[in-house]
Amino acid sequence: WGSLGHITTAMVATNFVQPETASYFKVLLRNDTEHYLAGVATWADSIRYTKWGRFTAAFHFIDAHDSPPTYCGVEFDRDCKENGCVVSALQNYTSQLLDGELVAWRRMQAAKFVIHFLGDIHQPLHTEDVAKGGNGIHVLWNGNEVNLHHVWDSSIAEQMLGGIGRKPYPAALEWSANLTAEIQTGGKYAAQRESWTKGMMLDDPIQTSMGWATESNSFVCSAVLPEGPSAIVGQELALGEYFQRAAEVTELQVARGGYRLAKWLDLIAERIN
Ligand code: DCM
Ligand code: DCM
Ligand code: DCM
Ligand code: ZN
Ligand code: ZN
Repeated sequence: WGSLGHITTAMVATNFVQPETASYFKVLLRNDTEHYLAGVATWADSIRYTKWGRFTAAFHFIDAHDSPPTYCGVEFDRDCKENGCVVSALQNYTSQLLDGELVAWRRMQAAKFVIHFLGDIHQPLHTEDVAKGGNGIHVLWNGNEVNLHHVWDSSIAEQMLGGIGRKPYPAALEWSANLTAEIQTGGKYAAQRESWTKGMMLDDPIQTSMGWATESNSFVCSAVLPEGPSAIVGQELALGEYFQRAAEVTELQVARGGYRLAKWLDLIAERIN
């Protein structure tokens, strides 16, 4: 996701973590404000193009070698590259977070990666190989030429929140409050929220995050490329049915990512305390 998606994911998580989890991560992240998670949610993007951070570039996605729209599916052995992917990164940095022998700054850094990558795995095009996760597919967004990956990272969410030019923080506050209400009792996601965290296993981050990746990747066939990669080239996506469906998927995936991040951080804090 772009900044808006990551910050919103973190803010939703903040609203669902246990009090003990909040205390633990406020200390670890050295931030005693309510934005202790949101404040670090985009850090992994800020370092990926730096010299020292280059090794983390592949950690933001997993390239499913499937064939949308007829076949979607992710396989760890086939799709996670030698230099890593979002699934192996979640496993690695989760285990670093749980490692009491590591110095605090390493665990702090691991926390920042987990917070970011757990968000990214919920972006359907971060679980797809085709045209480098859609970066090579040119489409139109309100008449402007953009790539499909950017549309799903940022344009859809920004248009849902009232258009570009809005600062990410206030927009994320508004969106996260909205999603939080929809997840809570009485909201439209209340009935399904338990299923979102079913089968989450802190002792098996690979299997757990492969479940998230598989679910995310299924939207590549249903909503991202419903008629395949070539049919979408040059199409206007900001209007009509495509946008409606994309907005629904984006909303659901950010809600799930935030709720799951809360639960994942709870499991980590419970294990440590
Ligand atoms: N950083 C890091 N590991 C290092 C050096 C720096 O995690 N060995 C972090 C610190 C900052 C970010 O990278 O969050 C950018 O570093 P700097 O501000 O030192 O350029
Ligand atoms: N950091 C690092 N190497 C250091 C000191 C800090 O990698 N020698 C990391 C830990 C945090 C980030 O940099 O991820 C920001 O740390 P600080 O708040 O200490 O600048
Ligand atoms: N990306 C992806 N899958 C790929 C390559 C890149 O999901 N196979 C993502 C990472 C960034 C965006 O696309 O969010 C742009 O990546 P880059 O700047 O590395 O081209
Ligand atoms: Zn992206
Ligand atoms: Zn990312």
